[in-house]
Amino acid sequence: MIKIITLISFLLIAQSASAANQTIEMLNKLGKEHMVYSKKIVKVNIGDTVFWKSKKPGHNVEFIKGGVPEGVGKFRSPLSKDTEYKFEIPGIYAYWCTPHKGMGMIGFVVVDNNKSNLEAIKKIKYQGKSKKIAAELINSL
Ligand SMILES: [Cu+2]
Repeated sequence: MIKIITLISFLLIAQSASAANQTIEMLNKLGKEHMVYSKKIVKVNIGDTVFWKSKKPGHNVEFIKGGVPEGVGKFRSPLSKDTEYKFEIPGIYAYWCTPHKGMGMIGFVVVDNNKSNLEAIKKIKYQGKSKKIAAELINSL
């Protein structure tokens, strides 16, 4: 009986860790990094929403061309505003902050743990410091 309860609680914890909306802060500084999203990779399930909070002015979220699954439209939020996106199509979404992409302000959302568009993600022309950071992120997907 105890074993079953333990198993069930493990399953519930695993479930809540993967199936939930996520909140990411858009920051000017985090530790030694400048111009950065508070979480560079988040994993969500289909139907989950990611919220990006504008903690400091001048940031946004822009899906990178060729960096989203097929069928996903363009997305570019206004600067200095909280924004959100509900993820309905599985795959990897690469995005960056329009003014700071050259400074490495980049992030990934993985929906449904689906990496079917990984090759396309690798082929993106990342700019400036985003290049190195994207390579690290791709390795950790
Ligand atoms: Cu920015």
